[in-house]
Amino acid sequence: MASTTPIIHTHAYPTAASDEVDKAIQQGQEYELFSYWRSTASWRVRIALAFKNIPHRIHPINLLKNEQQSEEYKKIHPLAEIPALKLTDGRTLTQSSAIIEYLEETHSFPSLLPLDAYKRAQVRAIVGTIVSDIHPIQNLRVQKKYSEDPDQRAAWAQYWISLGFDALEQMLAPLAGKYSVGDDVTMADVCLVPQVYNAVRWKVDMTKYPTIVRVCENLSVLPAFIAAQPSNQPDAPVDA
Ligand SMILES: N[C@@H](CCC(=O)N[C@@H](CS)C(=O)NCC(=O)O)C(=O)O
Repeated sequence: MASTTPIIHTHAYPTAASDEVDKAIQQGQEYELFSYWRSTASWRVRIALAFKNIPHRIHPINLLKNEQQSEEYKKIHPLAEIPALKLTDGRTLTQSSAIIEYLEETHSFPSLLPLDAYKRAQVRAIVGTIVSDIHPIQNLRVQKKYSEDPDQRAAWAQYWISLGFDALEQMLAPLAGKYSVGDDVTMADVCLVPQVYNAVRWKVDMTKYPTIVRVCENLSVLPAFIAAQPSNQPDAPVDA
């Protein structure tokens, strides 16, 4: 049975930690995350923030009301998407993978990257497969452009997610331990869990992916993953 105790890495990947950022956080300031409860890209950042115990508040952006398209928000994110992270000094960051890498460099304990360079590259390959290859093709704006028919949209999402998951299952099989790459939580896991939620939402047949399913089950009991899940977000509907 999966343990409820999170794996905390005992090492820090060598980085140029930003004292300024950490000082402001230590003095009680917090980051502001522009997020939507069901957004998988926002969810990745929520997991990283929770895993690293970084104080932050959620600024909900309702995608169904097109709030990402407001002129005010587009000053923060010119591509009109979430997430975006406002730092304590008012500067903002966009792109979930860039944000997570920033958090890793500025808050290196607990680490989301393995010490071994080959494994780090594997983690980033999994991240890239999800963030760059699988997710963008089934994003809301792509779906809207593709078709107005819900059945066509579902078939489209299932096709692209399955194509990506066939590859991910093959990638994970030799790498996975308790989690995607070995027995420590990494950025690969941070991206995997939201993408699996998305796959289930689009009714992808998950029986073809035993490693992905097993790893996700192990991750789903960890406190950071529970805190970040859609139903625990302040903007989630009560029946989520
Ligand atoms: N590459 C971006 C993707 C961000 C993204 O696609 N966000 C979605 C929500 S998961 C979004 O804001 N979609 C708005 C839209 O489609 O209009 C990242 O990783 O941050």
